[in-house]
Amino acid sequence: MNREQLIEIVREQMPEKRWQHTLGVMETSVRLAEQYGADPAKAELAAILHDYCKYWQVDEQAEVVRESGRDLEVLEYDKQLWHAPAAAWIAEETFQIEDEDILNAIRYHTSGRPNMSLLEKIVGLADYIEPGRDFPGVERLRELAATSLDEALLAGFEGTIRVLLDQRKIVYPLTLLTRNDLVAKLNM
Ligand code: DGI
Ligand code: FE
Ligand code: FE
Repeated sequence: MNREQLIEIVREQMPEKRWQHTLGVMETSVRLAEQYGADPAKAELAAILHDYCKYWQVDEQAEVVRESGRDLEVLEYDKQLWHAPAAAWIAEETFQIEDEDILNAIRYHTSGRPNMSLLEKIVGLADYIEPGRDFPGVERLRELAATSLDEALLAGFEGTIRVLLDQRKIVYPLTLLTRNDLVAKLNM
């Protein structure tokens, strides 16, 4: 399967608006990869697939995560987190992607994790700042992204955590560990 065929299949999984978001994440991931010295082709492939399962029924997302036999603890937390490990499993099983870095960039694009690779950071940050995003603070993230991947990603996760706290929601522990890891490294 070539790039164009994959893109068509991904596009069919989601409404047009979410597809436009995916295009934005692809474009931004490639740009950040060029800027920070990652492989643009890997960044684009992870971006193409990152939200593959976003519009599936949540029970289907959960089923895919269970089938994968990993990341099972995520099912005890917010449903919005499930599409990321689900998409990583589809990427591996359905699309035969074997590159662990690409799979992890998909798997951890929502939650993050401590010790994120360059590629994981790029896709996670691109998801926050792609051109279609319009939330309070996104301009600040775009500015930070021009000079520091880690500062921008930290600000992104802190914004997400803040919103969850304000809504009295449970925060996925991995997201907190990711935030703490970035703070510790930026303070070294
Ligand atoms: O899929 P997208 O909308 O493009 O972006 P995403 O994968 O980052 O979105 C997932 C949503 O999950 C995000 O808007 C916030 C929500 N969420 C709920 N609980 C948590 C969480 N996100 C993180 N990082 N951690 C949580 O505990
Ligand atoms: Fe997502
Ligand atoms: Fe996304």
